[in-house]
Amino acid sequence: MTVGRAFLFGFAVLFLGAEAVMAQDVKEFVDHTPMLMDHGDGHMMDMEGGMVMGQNKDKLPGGCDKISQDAEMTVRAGHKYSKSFPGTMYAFDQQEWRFKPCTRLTVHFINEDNVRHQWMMHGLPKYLYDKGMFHLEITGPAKISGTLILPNDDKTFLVHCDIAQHMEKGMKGQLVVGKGSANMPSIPGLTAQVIPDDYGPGATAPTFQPSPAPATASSQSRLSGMLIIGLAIGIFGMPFLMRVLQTRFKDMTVKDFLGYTGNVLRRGLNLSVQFISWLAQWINNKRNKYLPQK
Ligand SMILES: [Cu+2]
Repeated sequence: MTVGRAFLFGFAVLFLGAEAVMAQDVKEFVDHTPMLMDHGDGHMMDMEGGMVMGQNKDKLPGGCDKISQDAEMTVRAGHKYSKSFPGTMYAFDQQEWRFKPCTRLTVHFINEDNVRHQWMMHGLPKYLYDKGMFHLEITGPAKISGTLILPNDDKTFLVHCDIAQHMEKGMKGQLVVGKGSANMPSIPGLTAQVIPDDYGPGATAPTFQPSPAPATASSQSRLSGMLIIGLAIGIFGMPFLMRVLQTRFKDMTVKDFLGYTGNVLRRGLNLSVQFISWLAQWINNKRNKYLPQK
């Protein structure tokens, strides 16, 4: 091998290595639908955690004589779709979908985020859909598809992502069959929020108390300082205490001794009851200060 060839070879190895490293940063988009395995009852999963629940391509819901139409739609889920809705973090690209009753609907769900998202529909007839649910779920960036047959009645169905806080943070919509029923609340850009955000000057302060700051290094060292002082008092004070007790109880009978300790205990108990009721009152006063003033 000449020097020139060796140089070229080394350069090629470096180049390929760098590209492999860069490729790891960008997760590849995967369509999971062909990898799904059927677990029965319309429940399908693949090894990567892609899920379809409530898949139904041929069982007609009650009242449907036949499939009225075949329809397909693509739903995109991602952080970027939340940008049009202040205060949200996640959203679908659309918040409402409308179809005729008895439509056989194939949903292509594309998750554009690097986290897990769902397209989960509720309120379907339970004799066809386990827990009344149809549900697509995948960690992005990826695509997963599933099919269901919509019921015959005019009804509005809740659609959301059920991963903790994703719905509250905006990933919510509704699918309207026929004329639909009542609108779902808190759908970004569509319906009013159940609990509206209020950042105005008249907004009441939250009624919870701020939690205490986590133990810092200084408060921890103060604690261990207290521990050392306590130990010192215990160790050096003990002989002194023993001497005091010895002189006090030297000439006492057993009966005297019991009476004396009983008195001391009773007094101690009284004091601690007083202290606890004082403490309770103090905490109560503190708490009242944080409650909104009427
Ligand atoms: Cu989600």
